[in-house]
Amino acid sequence: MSLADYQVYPDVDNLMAEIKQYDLAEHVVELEAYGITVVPPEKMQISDDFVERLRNAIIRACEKRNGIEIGDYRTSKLASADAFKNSWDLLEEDEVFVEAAINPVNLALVRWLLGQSAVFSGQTWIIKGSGAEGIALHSDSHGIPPGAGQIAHMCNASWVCTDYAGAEDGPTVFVPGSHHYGRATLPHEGDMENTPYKFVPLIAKAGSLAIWNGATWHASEKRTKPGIRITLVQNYMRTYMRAQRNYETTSPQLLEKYPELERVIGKSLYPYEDSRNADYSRVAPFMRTGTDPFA
Ligand SMILES: O=C(O)CCC(=O)C(=O)O
Ligand SMILES: [Fe+2]
Repeated sequence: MSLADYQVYPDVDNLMAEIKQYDLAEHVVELEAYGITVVPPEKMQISDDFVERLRNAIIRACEKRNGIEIGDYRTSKLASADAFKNSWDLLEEDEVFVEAAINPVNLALVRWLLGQSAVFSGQTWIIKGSGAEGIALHSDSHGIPPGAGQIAHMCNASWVCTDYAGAEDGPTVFVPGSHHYGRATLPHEGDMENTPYKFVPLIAKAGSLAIWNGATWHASEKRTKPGIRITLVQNYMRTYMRAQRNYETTSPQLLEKYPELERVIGKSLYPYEDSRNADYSRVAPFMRTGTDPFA
């Protein structure tokens, strides 16, 4: 008899059943120890055509929203800058995005990290063209200050939509165990040329799910191979600590008269009505709160 069979801790017992059913025990251990795991397509409970449908839906959405032509992903000469626009909020573009968001293996691991009350926060694509530079080491747990690292507050569950076979694909890379630091990277830690932290590449077949504790430091490498890398990024979060009301709609006269009121109402990044029109000047201060409890 296993502990789950006693059914005295339903929030965990249900997860244990799914971990067993989908053979995820090793992935849960990797999430705890390293802060990142990669589940191969054959464990993802997906049909054979799933990743092709997902990849095509991303390409179609990007072409439609940005008025561009991408063509065959294996040979496309698309520049990343042309594809990085209007990439959020995909759920209603194609039902394959819903399938991706509620995939049972995905949700078992999301709920392992964030509890049964985890909520879907957003989906975006990454389309990375040949020659595109990498990005610096960072955490995705924006707004979570040091001191709160015992649990995951958000996670990134990314569907790999083209094979990542090596550095030439321009993959994501991770600092194993960095979720235990419980803080965001400082500016001098992020540069991949001289960071003292050791990192590992995400090597995975198309159709894999790479899922990480949002606090796990990661970056990406320059892509040197022809064609484009395609990824569907999915963010999930715990539900707590949102302001009860959006006071940003307070009358401008009042805010002008009382600057302290304007400051304390704050300019939170989340939630935004339409992330395609998000105020990106809010990103840097929000990320900085991850580096110091007084920031
Ligand atoms: O793989 C990449 O290009 C970067 C991914 C990343 O930082 C993210 O999805 O949060
Ligand atoms: Fe990230």
